[in-house]
Amino acid sequence: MDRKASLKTADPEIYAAIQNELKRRREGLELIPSENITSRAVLEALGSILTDKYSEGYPGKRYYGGNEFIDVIENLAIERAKKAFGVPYANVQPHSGSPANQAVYFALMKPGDVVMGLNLADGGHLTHGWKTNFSGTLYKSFPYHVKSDGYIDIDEVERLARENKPKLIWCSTTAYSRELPFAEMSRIADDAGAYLAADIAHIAGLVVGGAHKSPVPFAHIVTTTTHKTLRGPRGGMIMVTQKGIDKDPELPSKIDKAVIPGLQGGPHNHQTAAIAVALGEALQPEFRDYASQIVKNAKALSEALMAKGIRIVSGGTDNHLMLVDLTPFGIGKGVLVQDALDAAGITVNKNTVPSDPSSPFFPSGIRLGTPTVTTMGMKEPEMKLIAGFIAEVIEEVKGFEMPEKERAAFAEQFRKQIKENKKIRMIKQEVAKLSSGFELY
Ligand code: DSN
Repeated sequence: MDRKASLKTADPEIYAAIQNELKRRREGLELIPSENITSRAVLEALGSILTDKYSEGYPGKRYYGGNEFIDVIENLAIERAKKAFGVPYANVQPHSGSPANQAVYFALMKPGDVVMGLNLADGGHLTHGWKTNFSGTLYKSFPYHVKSDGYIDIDEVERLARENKPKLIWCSTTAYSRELPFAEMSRIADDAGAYLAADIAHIAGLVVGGAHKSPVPFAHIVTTTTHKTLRGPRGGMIMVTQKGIDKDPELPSKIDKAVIPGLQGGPHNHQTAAIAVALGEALQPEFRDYASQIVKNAKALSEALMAKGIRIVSGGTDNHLMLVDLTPFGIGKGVLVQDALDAAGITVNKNTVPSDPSSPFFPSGIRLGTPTVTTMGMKEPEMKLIAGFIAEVIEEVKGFEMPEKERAAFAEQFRKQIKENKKIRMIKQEVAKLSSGFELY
């Protein structure tokens, strides 16, 4: 084995797959709201020699030698996180968002304690108390929902908190297009004596860039991923606010202990370095323009879709994403529209809509977001073009009805058929033309 060989020479199969993925992205449009495009500097840090080092523990308190420079890197990441979000404490070691949330439970809860979070099908996350996740099996979960207008049902949150005395309430979402009601949730959590945790994985970049209200004055704990609107590498962080420290001065050390030795071993130092770089970028003044353009683009996209008769849950968006409700075109069509858009070079994800009459695997909606296309430099005029492509694709899918049985086989057959559709092929060419006019990396 030649340790100095390039990837292309050393492993042509992996190299080719990466090149094909790059080509796929170059020729298409990525509208998955939880994805983004990292900078060259972030990628360089992520692909660095730091991946080789073990450093269990925290800066100045490691179980391994040789961590002088790792300490510099982790301290920089911590200081930048504190500055970016305006918090007194940050832990940058969680490997991603779910482990970060897991650490919050481990720090605060005993098995059987009560948790409340937004129901998964209403836009919550698995780790916010879903019945098949650890958070809904180890703990007693009382999920809240959105109302028929698509907004979080604050009255229900208040009633459930009064009745069930939760120890932890999440004000957190993964498929919710409206501003999060941090102030209302904070009042309810305080009345119940509960911790309020805000998992801002989706909106972290908007919060840092001033395009979404910050949870920091309201929540005790803030968790996030680092790879969505924040535009860093995959990773997670846990922050404690001044309000959190006032409620429980031991909170930072409880979180530190929950991450290691509670749940994880060595931190991923290459990831920590890349997070530090991304936070440095997010602290630049241009990042504010980026965050506000993400929201402007999402509003323009949702308005253009609605103008074409496509229903958007809650009638629009305040952030980077929107949920398209496809139920007027039939039940369970999310997967068909996702596959048809894929065939046209537009990447989205199928998603449940509130009170979805179908199942999570064959849901009746799709989720769209603008962080990636905004990083590419697209603005409102391009959002109108994209809305046009999406509307044309939906039109092509209208004639297909999702059957009640044998759905997987039907979807498989549909996928083959739609790739040959003349209109879809034409749209794919238009999409590639649009995408090629903007820079990806
Ligand atoms: N998988 C992420 C998303 O797409 O929103 C949440 O963890």
